[in-house]
Amino acid sequence: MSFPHVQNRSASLPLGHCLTQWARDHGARVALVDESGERLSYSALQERAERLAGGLYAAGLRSGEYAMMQMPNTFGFFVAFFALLRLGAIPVMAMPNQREQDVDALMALARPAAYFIPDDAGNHDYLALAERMRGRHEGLRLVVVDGAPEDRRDALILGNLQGPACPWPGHGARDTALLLLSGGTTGTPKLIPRTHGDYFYNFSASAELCGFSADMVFLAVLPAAHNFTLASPGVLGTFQCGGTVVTTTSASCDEAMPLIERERVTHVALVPPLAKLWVEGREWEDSDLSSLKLVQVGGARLEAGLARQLLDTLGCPLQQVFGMAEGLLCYTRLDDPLETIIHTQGRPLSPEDEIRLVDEEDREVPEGQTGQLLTRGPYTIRGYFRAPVQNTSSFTEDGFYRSGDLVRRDGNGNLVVEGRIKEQINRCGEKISAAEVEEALSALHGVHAAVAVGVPDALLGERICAFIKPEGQEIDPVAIKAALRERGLSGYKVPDQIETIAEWPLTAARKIDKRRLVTIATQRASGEPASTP
Ligand code: OOB
Repeated sequence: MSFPHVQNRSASLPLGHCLTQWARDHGARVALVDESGERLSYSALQERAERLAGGLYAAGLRSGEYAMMQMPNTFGFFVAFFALLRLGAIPVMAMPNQREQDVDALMALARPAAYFIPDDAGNHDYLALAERMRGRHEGLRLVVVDGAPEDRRDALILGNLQGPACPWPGHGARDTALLLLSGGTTGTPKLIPRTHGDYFYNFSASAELCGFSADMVFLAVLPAAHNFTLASPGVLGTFQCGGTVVTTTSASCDEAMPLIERERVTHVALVPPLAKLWVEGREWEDSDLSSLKLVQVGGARLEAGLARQLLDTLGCPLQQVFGMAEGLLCYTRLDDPLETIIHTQGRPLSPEDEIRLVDEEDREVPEGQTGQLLTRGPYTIRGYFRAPVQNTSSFTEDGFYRSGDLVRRDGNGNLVVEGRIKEQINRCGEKISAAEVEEALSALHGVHAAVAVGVPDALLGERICAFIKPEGQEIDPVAIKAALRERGLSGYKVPDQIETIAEWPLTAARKIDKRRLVTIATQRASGEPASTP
C-alpha cells in the first residue's frame, strides 16, 4: 500500500490496520483508562475490536457500508470505532449532543446500515430515537447499544456482539475511511469524507509536531468524535506513539482536574470557553496538575489575556491549534517565542499546505492584510460528501477550500484569525449554522421571520441570539425554546437569547444588518436603552 504524501514515515497504514499494528508494538501498555479507573491494554482493546468486527460481520454489516456513531467518550466509543475500521465499514462521526433533527438529516445523507448509541445517557432516550430512525430510514438494519438496557428492543448489545474473524478490507490510501461532521453554514448538514491516507497523515504528522511520545497521557475531555480530540493529534496521535488516553464524559474542573492528578495526565486539548472555566476553577480546585506538559487550545479564538492566564494558572506550556474538520491544521510550535504562542494561531502542519488570503473577488490581498482563507493541501478535502451543489460554492475551481475565516499573516508566516465571513455561530467551539437556527424558528407558529446571530459572550465565546418578528401577538421566549427542543433541534442550537424586533436594521445594500443586530443584542442583554436601528 502506498501513501505517497506521507513523507519519512515508513509505517503508514490504512486505518483498519492501525490498531493491530499498535497492539503488536505496544501490546501490554495501557491504551485506555476511564473515569472509574478501569484500564485497557492495547492488546485488550484490539481483541475487543476484533471480536466486535466479527460480530458485526456475522450480523450482516459489510465493508464499504456506513455506520453512524453517536457515542460519548467511553471505552465503547473506541471499541466500536476500531471495529468498524477493521471491518472496513465507514464510521459517520455524530456528536452525542445532537438530537432528532440532526440525526435524521445525517441519516438521510449518509444512509447508514448501523447506528451505535449509548445506553445510559442522562435525560435523552437514544434507543427510542433509534427506533424512530429505523422506521424512517429503510437502510438502517442494525442498532448497537453500549450497555445493558432493561428493554433493548431490537438493538444489539455492543459487549455481547462477537463472531469469528471477518475478512480484511482492501483499502487504498485514497479510499474514504470516515465521515466527519461539518460545522455547516447551511440549513442542511454536510459530511466530510476523510481518506485513509490523509487521516493517517493528520494524526501521525501532528503527533510528531506536538512531541507526542510513549510516556505521555492524553486526557480526552472534549467529544472524541471531533477532529481536534480524535486526530489533531488527539487520541489517534497518542495511540500512534504508544501513549495512554484517559477518557472522561465530564469536562468540569471538579472531575477533570482530580483525574489529571490521579492519572498523571501530560497533554490535554481544550476549547477557549472550557479553558476559561478551568482558569477560574483553579481559584478553589487544588488538584496537583504538575504532570501537565502541554495544553492545546483550539476550535475558536483564544484571547491573548486568557492565553496568559492559562500559562500562569496551569503552569505548563501552551499550544494554539487552528484547525478544521475539512483538513488544514495550524499549530504554534513548541519552541516558538512566547509572543507567537500567545498572539497567533500558528502555521500549517504540512509544508505542502497551500494558503491563499483573498478579497471578495478572490484576488490575493497584500502581505500582512486580512483576507478570506482559502486552502488546499495533502489532507484537505476537495469536496463534501454527496453535495455537488454545495461544493461549487465551498471550493474554487482549482480545488481550494473556502474556509470562510478571515485571517492575516504575521511577519513570520503565522496565521492570526481575525474573524469570519461564514454565517456560523461558534458557541463553545461548537459550530452552528445561523441559517439552520433561522429555518427552525421560521417553522414555529407565531414567528413571521427570524434572524440568528452570534453575540460575544463571556462564558460561551459566542451565544446564539435570535431576533424574531412575531406574527401579531407577543412571543414567549421560554415557549419558543421549548418548541424548538420539542421539534428535535439539538440543545446547543437552541438560542440563548431571544428578542423581538419590529423592523430589521438594513445595510446600505438593503440587506439585514447582522452586525447591527449583534450590537442591539448586546445592548438589550445589558439593559442599556437600545438605540433605534
Ligand atoms: C475545529 O474544527 P471545526 O471543523 O469544528 O471548525 C473549524 C472552524 C474554523 O474554520 C474556524 O472558523 C474555527 O473553527 N476555528 C478557530 C480556531 N480553530 C478553529 N477560530 C479561531 N481560532 C482557532 N484556534 O474547530 C478544529 C479541528 C481540528 C483542530 C482544532 C480545531
